[in-house]
Amino acid sequence: MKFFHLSDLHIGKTLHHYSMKEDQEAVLSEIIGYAASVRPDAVVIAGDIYDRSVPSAESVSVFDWFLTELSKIRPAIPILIISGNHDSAERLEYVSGILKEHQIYVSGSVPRDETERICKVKLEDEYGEVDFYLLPFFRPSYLRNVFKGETPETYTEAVQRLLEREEIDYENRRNVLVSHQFYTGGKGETVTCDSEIFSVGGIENVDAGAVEDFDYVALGHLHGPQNVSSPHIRYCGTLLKYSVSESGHDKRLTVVTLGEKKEKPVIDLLPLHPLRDVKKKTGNLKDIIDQAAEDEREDYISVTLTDEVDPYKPREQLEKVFGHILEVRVDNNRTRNKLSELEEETAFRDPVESFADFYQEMQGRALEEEELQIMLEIFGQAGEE
Ligand SMILES: [Mn+2]
Repeated sequence: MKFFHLSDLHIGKTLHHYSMKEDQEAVLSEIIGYAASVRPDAVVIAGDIYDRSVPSAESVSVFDWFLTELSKIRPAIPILIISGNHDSAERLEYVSGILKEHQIYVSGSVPRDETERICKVKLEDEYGEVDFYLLPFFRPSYLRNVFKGETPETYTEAVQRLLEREEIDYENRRNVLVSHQFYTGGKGETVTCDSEIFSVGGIENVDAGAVEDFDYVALGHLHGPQNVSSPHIRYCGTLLKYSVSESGHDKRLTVVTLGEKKEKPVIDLLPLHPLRDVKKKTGNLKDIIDQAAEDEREDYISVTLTDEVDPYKPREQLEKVFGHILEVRVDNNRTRNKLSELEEETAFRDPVESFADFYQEMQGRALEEEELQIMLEIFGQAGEE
């Protein structure tokens, strides 16, 4: 049994106000190409199909096109989808009953009451059946009516108890879990990056021990590809770099091959060719411009300038060479001194004074008397309110 493990497509994503529609279409068409040549037995998408719970019409069309193209491949490849924390369960599940007839299995919600079970899809290969359990993103509070009166308190307990109800035969059958949560465990640390969104303050992690008996666990949520405690519990990561913090990531397509029961799954990583890369560049403005290669002019670029004398309108100059500047930062003695000053001054200061400093910093001159009066008036009004 060979299947593609994808997650976190985040269709509709923008990167520092640039729409990534073209980039997403390009990488998804590369996936369609791989599906046509590799002929996997299934395509698994482990949550965060869309970037928002209310996706734009354009985003819905992109995903519609992707599913339609995949479905054209003969013999048909089953597609297994769960919702992630970015998706709306109800919207994703729309017409899922009809889609099922076409071997597209969408699971938007975890069991809502005592009678419901985790969506299970049975697929077959030369060694027999494989059970795929589709566990969409959830919070323990969603399970209120499943475990009458005793809602699990932690995410780990919630996953354990949800799985117990399924009475899974780990000994004899081959089982795959598809899940979109924050799994941790083992010696290796779980690596997060800037394009993931976590709710603040909660302990959301699930101990990977809760799912180790599966033959493979196809995870979504974290955007960096990585195994959690063991190679058979894996985050495939995003297909594209979705933040500057991912510029060093090597994004690939995860292809999983399950052999006979008790054999370890084999993971292959197929290369991807994004339309535009995400890159960090650090140096003097002149060097960065002079050394710009022809093939990186369309890439998404984050620039850190180290010139000691602030160059004139650096962004405008960079934009003549690069089509997609994400940000221009300055790292020189001036900004470093400023930072260490800021670290020393922890006490609150008069807001007008702070603003005057900020203005001086940004404009290279002090506030004029008239400007100062305007700001005093604004801060005065804000203070009253
Ligand atoms: Mn995500």
